[in-house]
Amino acid sequence: MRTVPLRAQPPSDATPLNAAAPSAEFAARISACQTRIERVLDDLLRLPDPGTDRLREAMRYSTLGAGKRLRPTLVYLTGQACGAPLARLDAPAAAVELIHVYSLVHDDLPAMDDDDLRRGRPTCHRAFDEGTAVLVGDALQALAFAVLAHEPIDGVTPEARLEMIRVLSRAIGTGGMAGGQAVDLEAVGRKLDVPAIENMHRRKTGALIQASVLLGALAAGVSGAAELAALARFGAEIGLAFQIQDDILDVEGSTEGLGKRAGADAARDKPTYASALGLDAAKARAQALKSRAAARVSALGDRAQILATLAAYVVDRRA
Ligand code: GRG
Repeated sequence: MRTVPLRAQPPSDATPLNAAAPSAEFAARISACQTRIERVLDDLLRLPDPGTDRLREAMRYSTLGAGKRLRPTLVYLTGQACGAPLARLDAPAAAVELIHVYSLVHDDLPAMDDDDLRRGRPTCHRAFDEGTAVLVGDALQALAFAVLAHEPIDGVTPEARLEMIRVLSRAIGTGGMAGGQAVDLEAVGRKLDVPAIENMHRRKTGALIQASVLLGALAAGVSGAAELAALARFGAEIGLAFQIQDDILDVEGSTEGLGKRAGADAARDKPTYASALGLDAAKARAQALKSRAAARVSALGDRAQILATLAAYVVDRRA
């Protein structure tokens, strides 16, 4: 099997396509993914290990019952579009959400963003304590890889399983999420130019979104280098667009609607796309990325339409 290029791709001159607007049928599919991943995560978080009652409770508190479930939805819908049955996508969908929750719990800690509110309720370290929140993140990360390595997944070859582990580990390490978070921490109070902000966004948030797309495809048995490269570029575009939209919502959204403190970036003097370029330019960039994401996969036949709709879902969200 060919390995997947994980580096964010540089912008190209590809002609933008129009991404489709989500329909009621698409909304129902999203909702079904959200319901399904809730059940899968609930099952996985019934940990049998002795002496971990408080840790398990905090892991369940942080993971279950809230969140848009965007990353598992990307796994499910990309995987389905590539021909996988939903059951085959449960393990990779759970793995990306477990990693995402770990990153949120650690990001909220006093040593990082020091937030009190997440998903409309007190952050993990507020509801429990800081030590427990550190362990929640650690244990969720370990569980994500355990799920990919050990869960029975009918129809996935050992090579594809290994590739999923490789893709996910690269997406969240120094070249991806953790590295992007390090840049983010160092950027507080400083001015970054737009390329530097984009680099931070692509790594901090974009890389896991890109990995979600790739895990869906890999679980479906996609192994052609050209197809995987197109999907990797698609994932990179929507990953960056997601974070730019997040910057926009931080300015335009409400704390109630977002379930986290609105205006937090400005309050912390963080460089964001919106602060560097202004809201209008940030919105135009998100829309351009949506179109470019659709163009990246326009050669993938039937799959192109659902992927374009997914791009619209990521960019046009209001929470
Ligand atoms: C701690 C290694 C480490 C990394 C943290 C992702 C991240 C890196 C921090 C999260 C901080 C943050 C709020 C970033 C903005 C983009 C983002 C990830 C928002 C939260 O994701 P959503 O909107 O959240 O998908 P829900 O709650 O819906 O899952």
